[in-house]
Order: sequence, then C-alpha cells, then structure tokens
Amino acid sequence: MGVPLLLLLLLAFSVARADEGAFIGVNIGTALSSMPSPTQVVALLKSQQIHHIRLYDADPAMLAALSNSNIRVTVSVPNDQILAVGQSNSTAANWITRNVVAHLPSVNITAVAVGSEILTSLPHASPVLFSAIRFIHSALVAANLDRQIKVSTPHSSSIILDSFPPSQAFFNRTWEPILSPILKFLQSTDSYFMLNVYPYYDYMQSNGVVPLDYALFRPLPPTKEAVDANTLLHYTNVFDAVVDAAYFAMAYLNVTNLPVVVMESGWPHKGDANEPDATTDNANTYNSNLIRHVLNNTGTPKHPGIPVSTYIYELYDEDERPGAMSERFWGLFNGNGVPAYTLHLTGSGVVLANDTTNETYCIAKDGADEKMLQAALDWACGQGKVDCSVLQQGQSCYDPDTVNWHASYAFNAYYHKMGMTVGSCYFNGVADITTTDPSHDTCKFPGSNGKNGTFPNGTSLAPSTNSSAETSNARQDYGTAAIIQFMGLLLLSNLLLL
Ligand SMILES: *[C@@H]1O[C@H](CO)[C@@H](O)[C@H](O)[C@H]1NC(C)=O
Ligand SMILES: *[C@@H]1O[C@H](CO)[C@@H](O)[C@H](O)[C@H]1NC(C)=O
Ligand SMILES: *[C@@H]1O[C@H](CO)[C@@H](O)[C@H](O)[C@H]1NC(C)=O
Ligand SMILES: *[C@@H]1O[C@H](CO)[C@@H](O)[C@H](O)[C@H]1NC(C)=O
Ligand SMILES: *[C@@H]1O[C@H](CO)[C@@H](O)[C@H](O)[C@H]1NC(C)=O
Ligand SMILES: *[C@@H]1O[C@H](CO)[C@@H](O)[C@H](O)[C@H]1NC(C)=O
Ligand SMILES: *[C@@H]1O[C@H](CO)[C@@H](O)[C@H](O)[C@H]1NC(C)=O
Ligand SMILES: *[C@@H]1O[C@H](CO)[C@@H](O)[C@H](O)[C@H]1NC(C)=O
Ligand SMILES: *[C@@H]1O[C@H](CO)[C@@H](O)[C@H](O)[C@H]1NC(C)=O
Ligand SMILES: CC(=O)N[C@H]1CO[C@H](CO)[C@@H](O)[C@@H]1O
Repeated sequence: MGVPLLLLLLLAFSVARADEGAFIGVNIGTALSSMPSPTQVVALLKSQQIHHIRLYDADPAMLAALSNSNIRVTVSVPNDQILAVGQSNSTAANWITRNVVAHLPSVNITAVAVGSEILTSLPHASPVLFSAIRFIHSALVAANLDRQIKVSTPHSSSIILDSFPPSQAFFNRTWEPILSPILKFLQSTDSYFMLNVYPYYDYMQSNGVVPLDYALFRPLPPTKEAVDANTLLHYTNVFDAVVDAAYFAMAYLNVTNLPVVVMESGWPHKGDANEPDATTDNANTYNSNLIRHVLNNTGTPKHPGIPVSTYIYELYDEDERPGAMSERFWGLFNGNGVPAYTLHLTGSGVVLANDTTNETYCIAKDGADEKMLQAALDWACGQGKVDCSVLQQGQSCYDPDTVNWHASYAFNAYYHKMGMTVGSCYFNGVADITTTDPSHDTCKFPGSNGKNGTFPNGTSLAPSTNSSAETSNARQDYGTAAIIQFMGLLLLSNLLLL
C-alpha cells in the first residue's frame, strides 16, 4: 500500500483519537431465576461506578430506574423483533418512539444495537438486517436524535475468517453482500463496528495451540509472541489480534475508518469438568487485564492509541442459561450482588470500585509433576533462601503434608520476597500465579491479609421475588474461524524462530 493510503488511515483515525478515551461498560443479561429489581440493579451499577451498560432489550422498568443516573445506555432491538422492524419502516419508527423517545432525555441512551449476532445466530433474518438498521436510523433522524444516538449491529467474531495473521483476515464471503453495504452505512452515519470478542472460546477450541497466557493477556516470553509476517506487528494477546483482524477484514471491503467497539468480552469463572480453565483466577485475570488494557487506551498493534471501548460480559451470573455449566458463570456478581471475585485494578482508575487488593500468590500448578515440584521446592528453600521452617512437622504450614502444598508455600514466599516481579513465579513452569489466597487457619501465606480472598461485605443486593427472565443474549456462535486462524499462530512464530 502506498503512503497516501496510510496517511488517509492516520487522518481518519485521528478523528476517533480526538474523542475521549475508551470506556468499560457492562452487559446486563436477565436470565436469572431471581433477577434483582431494576432499582437494585441500578444501585449496584452506581456503587461499582459502572457508567456504561448494554441492555439486550429496552425494558421500560429498567429504563425508568436508569433515569437521571448518569449511566450511558445501549438498548437493543431483540432478535425476535428484527424481522418485523426490518420489513416495515413504520414498525421501526414505532419501536424508536416507544423504546427510545419515551425515555428521553432522563435516560442517556447513546446507541441502539440492532439484534445480536444476527448473521450467525438468526441467519434467516440477515436479508433484512440492513433495512432494520436503516429504518431505525431513519426514525432517529426524523426525531432529530441521530447525532446523539448511534445505530449498529453486534457481530460474532466467527464471521471473520483466517484472522491470524490479522493482516490476512476477511469476512466469510457468504456474508459479504450483506456486510458490505452495512459497513458503508455505518461509516457514513459516523457509527461504529460492534464486535463480540471471546478469547476464552478461541483458547478452548484451539486444542492447545493458543497458549492460555496469550488469551489472558499475561506476559509471554518473546519467543512465544505472535508476529504477523506481513506487517511485522507483534501480538501479545488474542483480544488485540481479533480486533485487528476486524480492522483488516473491513479494509478488505474498502472500509478503513470505522472504529470498533467490543460489545461482549469476558471469561467464565466456573465450568464443567471439561472446562477446566473456567476458573475464578482466570476470569479475574482476564477481566482485570482487559480493563487495564482498554482504559490505558493502548489501542491495538494496527491502530495504537485508538480507543477500543469494551463491554464486559456480564454483570450477573445467569443461572437460567442452558448449556455447559460455564454459560451460567460469566458474571462479575451473583444475583444477590455478591462479587464473584475482586478485580485487581489498582492503578487503572476507578471502574468497579472495591479494588482494594493487589494480592497475587504464586502456587504449584495443579497436576504438576511431583519430582519437578520437589526439585523446585528444594531450590526455593535452599538457594532461593526462603524461610521454610514453617513447613517442618508440627509447624504452622506443615498440613496438608503434600509436595504440592509445601511447594506452593515456598514458591509464594519466594515470589513475595522478590517483590512479585514477573519471572519470579516460574520454577521451570510448575508454578502459577493466583488471586485466591491459599492461606488456611494456621498458615498465613506471605502477602495474605488474612481475608482469604473473600470479598469484604459491601454492596449486597437482596434477591428480588420478581422473577421474569427472558432474554436472548446470544453467544452461541463463537465459530471455528478463530481457531483455524490461531492454528497458524504457532506455526508462524516457529517459522520466525528458525
Ligand atoms: C416509510 O417509507 C415510505 C416509502 O418509502 C415513506 O413514504 C414513509 O414516509 C416512510 N415512513 C416512515 C415512518 O418513515
Ligand atoms: C450522555 O452521554 C454522552 C456520551 O457519553 C455524553 O456526551 C452526554 O453528556 C451525556 N448526557 C447527559 C445528559 O449526561
Ligand atoms: C461461512 O458462512 C456460512 C454460512 O453461515 C457457513 O456455512 C460456512 O461454513 C462459513 N465458512 C467458514 C469457512 O466458516
Ligand atoms: C475496493 O476498492 C477497489 C479499488 O478501488 C475496487 O477494485 C474494489 O472493487 C472495492 N471493493 C469493494 C468490496 O468495494
Ligand atoms: C499503556 O499505554 C502505553 C502507550 O500509550 C504503553 O507503553 C503501555 O505499555 C501500556 N500499558 C499497559 C498496561 O497496557
Ligand atoms: C499495588 O501494586 C502497585 C504496583 O505494584 C503499587 O504501586 C501499589 O501501591 C499497590 N497497592 C496496594 C494497595 O498495595
Ligand atoms: C480459605 O479458603 C480455602 C478455600 O476456599 C478454605 O479451604 C479455607 O478454609 C479458608 N481459610 C480461612 C481461614 O478462611
Ligand atoms: C457477610 O455476608 C455473609 C454472607 O452473605 C453473612 O453471613 C455475614 O453475616 C456478612 N457479614 C457482615 C459483617 O455483614
Ligand atoms: C415484576 O416486574 C414486572 C415489570 O418488571 C411487573 O410488571 C410485575 O408486576 C412484577 N411482579 C411482581 C410480582 O412484583
Ligand atoms: C464504591 C464502593 O466503595 N463500594 C463499596 C466497597 O465496599 C465497601 C465495604 O467494604 C462498601 O461500603 C462500599 O459501598
């Protein structure tokens, strides 16, 4: 590509750059057997300083509770209304009157999401997706609201094929005839591309090709960093690679200045036996790192410094969602408003309050080889100069008397002695960082404040007796695209190593 195009890109993006920085929002799914009342939801949002939310519908009670709250709201045309809205401009106009205009100006509605992953989850409605977007937009124009309220439609990242290296990504050609006019329309209406990004599924479906650390934004050894051979851009996490794949796929259709907003991203904190990486630690690590990454306005390798605002999936665990156990445990909170974990956000500004801890611990990896653990334990208590006297029989940390436990104590003591620096929790790969305090009654791990990782009782919403739960937040399609792409990833980095 020549210099002029590059310049054009820079110019185009300088518009986005001039805006305020990126924000973090939260999705509110409502498939809870005991859904908190709208007032309780808003109380939680306020206490956690969440200023941006996305609803999967335009529930009038919820919108009423959001009045004068200083919370920016994306409302959604639910999937089951897309056909009606896309086939009749008067239905679309009525939708806007009832679900948007009626709540202005007391509710700050900033966007309308038209459907959720329509191309992949409701393909038979895709022929009317563009007209649904246009009709909704026309209704906003007629109400003189089109400048303050953006219209777009969220997509699954599975519509992007070959997304590693990102520079070779393109949209599934099946959808090109539908996507191309939509993208041009979004561009001409100063809107943005709504994308759902799930490194969890990319990781899960890659059969070990995508390293967990790469999905979790953890530092990688330089030899494991993924390099796009075409652009020489370095990718240190899956999230950036997927967002850049979207930029490249759009550029392939000649759309070069449409910002990306990530409408869903997160990590489940609990899962079935065959979902071993749906853990509290991983969920905490992913979401904490994601928030830091987004709020830092780091941008992506292709567009450094360009904000990528992101909505976390999701506020509450939705116990009524069907499917694998992990489906029900994406929440930052349970239905009572009790946090699933305390995010580690120190130093990244105020989003999600109660970020009081910096606590991380270094422990023996589950299932690590005992001989390697023993060797590492011996090293820590010897050359590593950790005081291992509490591990002697009869001492406070002797029980349980397993290599794994003793190694965990010694690894953690060493890690804290070294100031928790990167690399001080390695031990030949048998150690891992956790945010859960491993301490027990008699044995306090270095770095523990004695709270054992429990959340200080603060915000606790009483359960509502009103259970009305029917949403269609669709995340079912995370597709094979990303997986195939990431297969190439290690190959590529191996090649570069040769
Ligand atoms: C719907 O479209 C028709 C024909 O294009 C137009 O005459 C009418 O004004 C539109 N109605 C609304 C509510 O936009
Ligand atoms: C609504 O949100 C927009 C976008 O963040 C902001 O610019 C505007 O000031 C807000 N309006 C009110 C009344 O808070
Ligand atoms: C492209 O999309 C079509 C329609 O959903 C699907 O049948 C096909 O498998 C997709 N192609 C790839 C390579 O994923
Ligand atoms: C993109 O632009 C090129 C050059 O102007 C043109 O050949 C190509 O058909 C365009 N592609 C699309 C999808 O608009
Ligand atoms: C924050 O952004 C700067 C560049 O603006 C970058 O050098 C730094 O690594 C980023 N920090 C994190 C934690 O992403
Ligand atoms: C958390 O860690 C950062 C950097 O390691 C440090 O600057 C900060 O003081 C710590 N905060 C607390 C509450 O320990
Ligand atoms: C700390 O948490 C672990 C795991 O949940 C538990 O087994 C242990 O009893 C707790 N210790 C204290 C002091 O609460
Ligand atoms: C904290 O919450 C637990 C469970 O929700 C409750 O049993 C306990 O009494 C609470 N403690 C305080 C000090 O509120
Ligand atoms: C439940 O909430 C809905 C609206 O959110 C309301 O119409 C209904 O009356 C409520 N039911 C009870 C039992 O409170
Ligand atoms: C914003 C905020 O500080 N929220 C809660 C954090 O936790 C304490 C209790 O530990 C609550 O009092 C706060 O309301």
